[in-house]
Amino acid sequence: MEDMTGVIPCTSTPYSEFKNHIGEEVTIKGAIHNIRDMSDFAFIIVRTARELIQCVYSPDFSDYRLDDKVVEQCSAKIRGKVVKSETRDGSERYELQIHDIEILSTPAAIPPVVISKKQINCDLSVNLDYRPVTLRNPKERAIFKIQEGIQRGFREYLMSQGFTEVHTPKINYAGAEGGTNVFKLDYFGKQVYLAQSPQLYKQALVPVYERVFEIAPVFRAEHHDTSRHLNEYISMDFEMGFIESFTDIMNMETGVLKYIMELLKKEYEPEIELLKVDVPEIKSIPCIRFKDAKEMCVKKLKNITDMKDFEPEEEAFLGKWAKQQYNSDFLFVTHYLSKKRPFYTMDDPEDPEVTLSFDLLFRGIEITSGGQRVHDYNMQVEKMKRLGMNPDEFETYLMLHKYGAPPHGGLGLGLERLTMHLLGFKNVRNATMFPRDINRVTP
Ligand code: AMO
Repeated sequence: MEDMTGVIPCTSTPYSEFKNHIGEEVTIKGAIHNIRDMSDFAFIIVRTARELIQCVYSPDFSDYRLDDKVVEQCSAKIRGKVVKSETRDGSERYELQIHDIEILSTPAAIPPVVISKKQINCDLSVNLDYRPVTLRNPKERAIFKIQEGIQRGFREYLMSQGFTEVHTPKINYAGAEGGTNVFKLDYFGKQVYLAQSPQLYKQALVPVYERVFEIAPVFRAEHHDTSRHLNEYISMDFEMGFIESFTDIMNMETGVLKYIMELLKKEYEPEIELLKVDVPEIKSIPCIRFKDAKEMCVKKLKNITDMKDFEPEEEAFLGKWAKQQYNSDFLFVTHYLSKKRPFYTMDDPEDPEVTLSFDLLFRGIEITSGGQRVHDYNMQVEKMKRLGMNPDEFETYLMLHKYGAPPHGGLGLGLERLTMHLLGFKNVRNATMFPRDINRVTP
């Protein structure tokens, strides 16, 4: 065996390089995505990591003869000459005149769903049943390339702002977000919980690193089958110390989102074009207090009964209002009622009925919750007792307060929710690679 050098020679020419090889022979590796037999010649579309490359087979180009081993979904190494051609709209493109095909692997069966069409034409549930196959469709895979861009933007921007990336445990001694949607787990005879969020730990890391972020799965035992709830989703969280106000967190999120949208436009153009993504322009994001937003909803919408929180139709209305009023796809709603926010949320000293917290709505749906946290030990213990919690059960969480923590706050942003609304899907499962919901744990 040779010594490992860490250098892997490129044995497949990417399509983006074709323009430098016109008239030359190159080799590509990929999956045969689609074969269109035109009797005396054939178009063979090859799917590489991010591209579809049009290859043309004709007996005129070489002595190679196409046989029935060349089928859709087989992996192949193809040699051929790069030629320039034109698309129907007159723009330039390149194709490969096939000299030779070497089959690297052969599928055992024909895919149960047609994946070589422009898009997958079946019910979402069938699409999800065959996810390892349906994800090969260029539009399906583009969704998750965009999702990669979102995570990348979140990470890159926060790193540029002095944040440290962390990973916190997903097997927890307590649920951080309360409610009934916590998964219980038998941990060698002891009851533990799957993390609903990294809340208990990200706060503990503020006195360590000052600014931290995490992109990781979290778990919610959602008992209902809704179009926007998953049982496992990717939470993009950050937490920052020495804030002057909870609006510092909203400002940081505005910076994060601006950066993400710019990055998508710059580096994810093929996917944006394929999916016809309407990437929002963000200059600044307007804010409205919960109380004012609620008043407006009550005035404009009928049958509003819950005065403590928003129904989905109220969020949708507020989304439209922000668009009309401010031409903004985003809207911060602030000062949610103390009763409705978790135990770690800081109450507003000017009005303890409300909190120094916010949600961010994107095109009329919540994608983020965040706010300032209680950092004083006595205040936190007091608040827990007031809410009927036993502070002893949170002894390790309270160490952060007990041994000194600066004023701090942060947020959690649901990756699938953001992707869903960016791409205009009605169901969050469209924006989830392998969704977990009340009826689904496979594939
Ligand atoms: P919250 O519980 O509001 O706050 O969650 C934050 C964001 O996570 C997303 N989200 C979900 N996405 C898909 N399926 C679900 N079941 C689901 N539940 C929540 C939403 C939501 O806005 N610890 C706080 C955040 C913080 O204050 O830092 C928290 O988890 O996009």
